[in-house]
Amino acid sequence: MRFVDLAKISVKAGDGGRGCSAFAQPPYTRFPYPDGGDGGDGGDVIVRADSNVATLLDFQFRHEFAAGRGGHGGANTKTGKRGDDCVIRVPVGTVIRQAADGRALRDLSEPDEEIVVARGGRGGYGNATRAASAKQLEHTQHRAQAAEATPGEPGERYELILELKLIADVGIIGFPNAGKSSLLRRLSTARPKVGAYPFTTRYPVLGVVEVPGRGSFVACDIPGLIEGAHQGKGLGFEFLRHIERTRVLIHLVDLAGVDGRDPVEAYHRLNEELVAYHEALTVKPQVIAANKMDLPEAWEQLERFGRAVGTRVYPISCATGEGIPALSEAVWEVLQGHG
Ligand SMILES: Nc1nc2c(ncn2[C@@H]2O[C@H](COP(=O)(O)OP(=O)(O)OP(=O)(O)O)[C@@H](O)[C@H]2O)c(=O)[nH]1
Ligand SMILES: [Mg+2]
Repeated sequence: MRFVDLAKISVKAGDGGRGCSAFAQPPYTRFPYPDGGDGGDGGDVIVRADSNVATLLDFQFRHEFAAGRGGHGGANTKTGKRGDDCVIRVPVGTVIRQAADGRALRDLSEPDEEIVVARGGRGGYGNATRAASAKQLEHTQHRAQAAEATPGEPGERYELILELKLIADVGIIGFPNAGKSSLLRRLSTARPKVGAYPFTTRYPVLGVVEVPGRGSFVACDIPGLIEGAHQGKGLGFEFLRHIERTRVLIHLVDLAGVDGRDPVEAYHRLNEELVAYHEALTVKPQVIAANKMDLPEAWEQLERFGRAVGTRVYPISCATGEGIPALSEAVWEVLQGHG
């Protein structure tokens, strides 16, 4: 399944209601007086973080959201009703941007946090209100003009981008074909596609990893990291930002170098890519996994690789399943703050 994490919507706040122009003339009076009421304000469009909503999937099917318009003013200084607000529920962790310039309006990171994304138009003035404020004016003619009712203001209208940063505990990173999707399939019940060509996986995929006797964590296959990803090359740029919210990274390296990439070099290149994107990513703890250990070429590299990396390396094979339990236990330990 494609993981939906971006959506574009249009929002329209309610227009303000028209002010009313009416006159009353009670019996036994000589002149009618203005008694038209004000229009009601239009409703706002509000985006609220809701912990019961998990994805942005609903926004694939519905893009337009509008709040209610304000009621018109009535005779007898009757004020129009305020328009109903429109509340859009999104997952916690959704960032809201203006589509026009990409500017972030808010990161809704707490449940029930909300933001008004489009303000309703103010209701117009009825002629009663206008007449009251026109009393100060000197000329009768001006007074008459100033005492006309006004229309309501239009509600704001915007195009917005909703962006959900994935909330995974662990991100699996590595060059194309390193075996990231194969690893997630081994670790969890998630079924990302596996293929012998680069960029098989085009969207991040989440899976729940059970560590027997301990607990579970959420891992994410983060596809498309290559050199220059931080400048938008490959699929990397789009998904580097997902790494930001993970707590631990599994840095996966194809030790057999099936694509002709030297494993030591691959390891350093990928780390450089992370630094270039965001300095903070370098302090994220990494568990290093050496993949494809079922192939003899991989064994020949293991010692040299271990020396170059300088920390513990977990040799695994996604083909045979060897080393996978030790890897998930190590990740679990790091998540608990040890290891
Ligand atoms: N021999 C062997 N092949 C493996 C192993 N793990 C993965 N492969 C193969 O390596 C190729 C790439 O595997 P994927 O899991 O699709 O790699 P990926 O990192 O998700 O690749 P992209 O989605 O393209 O970035 C596939 O042909 C896999 O069958 C392994 O442990 N041993
Ligand atoms: Mg893949």
